[in-house]
Amino acid sequence: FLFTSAVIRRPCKQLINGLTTQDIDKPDFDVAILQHSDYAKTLIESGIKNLIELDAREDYPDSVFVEDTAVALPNYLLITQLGAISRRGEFTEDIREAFGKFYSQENIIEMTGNEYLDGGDVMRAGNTYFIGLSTRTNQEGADKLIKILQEKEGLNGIALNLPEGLHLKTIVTYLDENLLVGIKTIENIPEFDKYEKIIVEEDERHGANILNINGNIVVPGSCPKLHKVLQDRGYTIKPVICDEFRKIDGSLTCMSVLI
Ligand code: CIR
Repeated sequence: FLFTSAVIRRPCKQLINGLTTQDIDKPDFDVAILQHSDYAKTLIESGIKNLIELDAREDYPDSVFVEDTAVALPNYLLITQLGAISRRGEFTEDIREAFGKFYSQENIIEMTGNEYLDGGDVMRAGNTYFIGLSTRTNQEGADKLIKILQEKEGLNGIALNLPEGLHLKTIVTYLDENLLVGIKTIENIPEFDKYEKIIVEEDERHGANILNINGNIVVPGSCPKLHKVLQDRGYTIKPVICDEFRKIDGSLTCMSVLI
């Protein structure tokens, strides 16, 4: 599948107070801005022709992580209810308007009631979407997405229990064809038995979150061992340093919704 468009949001100053499970220092806002603009540039270099950059929202510290707010399916957009209470409401009017360029009103579906899901828990692998059941995504949320996939898109959805990590895509991402990149634990996830796996080294754990944009593999800048493995396999890699976002559990995929 070819991506032509992306929605991103500028980091806000409140970013430094984003949710985190890490016991390290807070992000440096000025450095984060530079890393975010490098990220945006890399999306364009990878073939994203239509990049919509929304203004920063100081009222939501984690609002740079737009991926969690909506799942962009081929024909339908699913607006999520975010698992973290402080993040509910991140899908504001401006982002709705941005998606309105790609989806007609009747093809935009919203989660309701007890359905909770973060887009970071949704990994597409060809015609199958894997959904991590995590501290953010519950069975009701996964079921809602699976129903849309099956009934409206003619695709499959499989929910699985997340063994560790914040989101499914914190620990594994889909590279290509039959190939996943992930941390060692994914070897024990039976749903992934049929996939070949590139396992990242413990000191390059964040390398488990990569982004294949039209054949360009966007990888975290600080993973030299993974870079070599991918290059040896013939992939074109585009390293982006995103260390400031990692301090609040952010990774590469979470900063955009690709369409
Ligand atoms: C959070 O805890 O929600 C944010 N600080 C990080 C969200 C990262 N999102 C993602 O990996 N999809």
